[in-house]
Amino acid sequence: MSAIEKLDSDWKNWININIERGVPANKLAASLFDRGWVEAAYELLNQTNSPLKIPHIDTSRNHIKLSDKEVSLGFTCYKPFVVVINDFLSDEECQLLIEDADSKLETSRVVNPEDGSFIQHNARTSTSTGYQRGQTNVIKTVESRIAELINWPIDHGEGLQILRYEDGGEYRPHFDFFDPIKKSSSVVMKKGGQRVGTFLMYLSDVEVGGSTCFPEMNFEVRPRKGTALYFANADLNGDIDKLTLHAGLPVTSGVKYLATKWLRELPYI
Ligand code: PD2
Ligand code: ZN
Repeated sequence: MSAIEKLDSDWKNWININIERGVPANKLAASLFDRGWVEAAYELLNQTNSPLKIPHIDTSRNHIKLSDKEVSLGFTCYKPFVVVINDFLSDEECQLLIEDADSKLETSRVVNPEDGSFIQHNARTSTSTGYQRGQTNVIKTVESRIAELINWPIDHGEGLQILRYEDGGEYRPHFDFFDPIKKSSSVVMKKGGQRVGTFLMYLSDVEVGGSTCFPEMNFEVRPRKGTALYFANADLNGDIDKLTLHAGLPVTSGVKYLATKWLRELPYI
């Protein structure tokens, strides 16, 4: 049964009446969300005729059966929408991703707010490499699994990035969305539009440090091999969500490998 079907008949009638009156789906979704009907809110928002859609993970069950794997949810926050997914990657998949990336790693760069070019900056002290979508067999498998879990088309995803942090390596607090008031945003949004979601996968266990921290929310997610972290950079109104400010805390012992997939609102081609 869908989340909307599970609502009592008064709520279902309320949705139908307001849709007939032409109230936008995101407005109705926001009201459902405020009353605690999170899944019904996202279901309404992501229905086929709604112009605004946000990648979403169904949080109504603790375990989710995907076509090739069963995963479990380890943590959920609804505002901003943040989910930790246990056992998303196998040890072998982590190893294959690391082995391929290791010989290609270069100093990481960030977007220059002035012109949208990529520059080196001490806010991001890692090495990294980027891939095309579907570049290797393991990447194809992982991309299909992400698409199924978050119900988002593969072609709306940027290519996978693999990052390696060691000895104090960190990614200082930042947003993954493109801030509409920055000059660079119009340049980088020409292809694919806004970055509406972020999907991170920890490929290694780290002895000390390396958590992904959300300072506005006072929580951090600790790196664990095979675990994934998803957060939506936009809220139910499609507005950028500043509660998603996040950082990769310094690694103080061990090595952290991470795979990042950013999800765009439109095809990224
Ligand atoms: O390494 C991380 O935990 C991290 C933290 C914040 C990665 C990113 N952002 C990112 O790749 O956007
Ligand atoms: Zn980030």
